[in-house]
Amino acid sequence: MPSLSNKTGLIVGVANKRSIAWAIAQAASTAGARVALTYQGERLEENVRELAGDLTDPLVLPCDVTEDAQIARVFDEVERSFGGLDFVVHGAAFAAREDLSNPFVQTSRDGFRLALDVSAYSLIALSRGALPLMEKRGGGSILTLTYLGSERVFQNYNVMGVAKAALESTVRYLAADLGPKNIRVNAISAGPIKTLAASGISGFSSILQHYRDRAPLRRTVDTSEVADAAVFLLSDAGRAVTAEVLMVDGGYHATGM
Ligand code: NAD
Ligand code: 0WE
Repeated sequence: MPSLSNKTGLIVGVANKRSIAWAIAQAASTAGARVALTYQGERLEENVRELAGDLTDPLVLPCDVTEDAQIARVFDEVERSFGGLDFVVHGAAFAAREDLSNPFVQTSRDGFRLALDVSAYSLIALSRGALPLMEKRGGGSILTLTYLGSERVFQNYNVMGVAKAALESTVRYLAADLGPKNIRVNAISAGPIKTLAASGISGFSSILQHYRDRAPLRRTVDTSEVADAAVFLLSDAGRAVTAEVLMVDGGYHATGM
């Protein structure tokens, strides 16, 4: 595995042990990084503090990505504790439940605003916060998580598909803006995984089965496989890769009929 020794990172989007962001936190820590984890609201604080116990010298902070004041505090605390920052992992996404079940044409203005605020705009806000801390280190790596529903229609993915399209475009614009500062910006497009964000999605098991039947590797992916790809993009092994959406989906995206 590529090394992240002497690197510090911020990881947003850990809810529980099944979270993709948690697998990335573990892999990054194993690769030698010191990480800060954030949790969304007190409801998740205990969970995330308990998980963080597995890591070496972690920092745990609240961060609702819709709140500018909380984002500002995170970077203040990270600067105080770490001095600078080498990477950020963005794994926050949310749409109102009804927007993942109603017909797409019924998406409300508020539902659209919420999904794009949490799932796409937040990457810009976090990147801006990280910028001065990454400049101190002579560069950095920013990574987000996306899904193929940005380009293809998956039943019920709806406004999240629109949010992921905005997120992937945001990756390219940020990469162009921050590249001259040696800050890379990429996304991993993961295949479906049964996490909290997938629970309660009706028919999720049949989505998983569809991937098992159709993907070139004839299986689904797990969070540790996404995390290994993430460590590559966060590390110096990925130093020439930016503005990229790396598919980690067993090849499903390439299939036609
Ligand atoms: P998860 O539920 O563990 O993670 C989603 C996270 O988003 C949670 O930690 C939640 O607290 C956070 N979040 C939601 N609203 C927030 C807010 N306002 N402020 C801060 N955090 C907020 O599920 P996951 O599957 O690990 O999802 C992580 C990322 O991976 C998401 O972007 C998701 O779209 C993406 N993804 C998931 C899959 C999948 O099938 N599970 C596939 C491809 C991409
Ligand atoms: O990005 C996602 C899901 C993100 C998500 C999940 C929820 C469930 C609970 C965002 N908002 C909410 N809001 C809730 O109230 N994925 C990539 C997982 C996913 O979700 C799907 C998928 C896949 C894959 C929904 C429909 C079809 C496929």
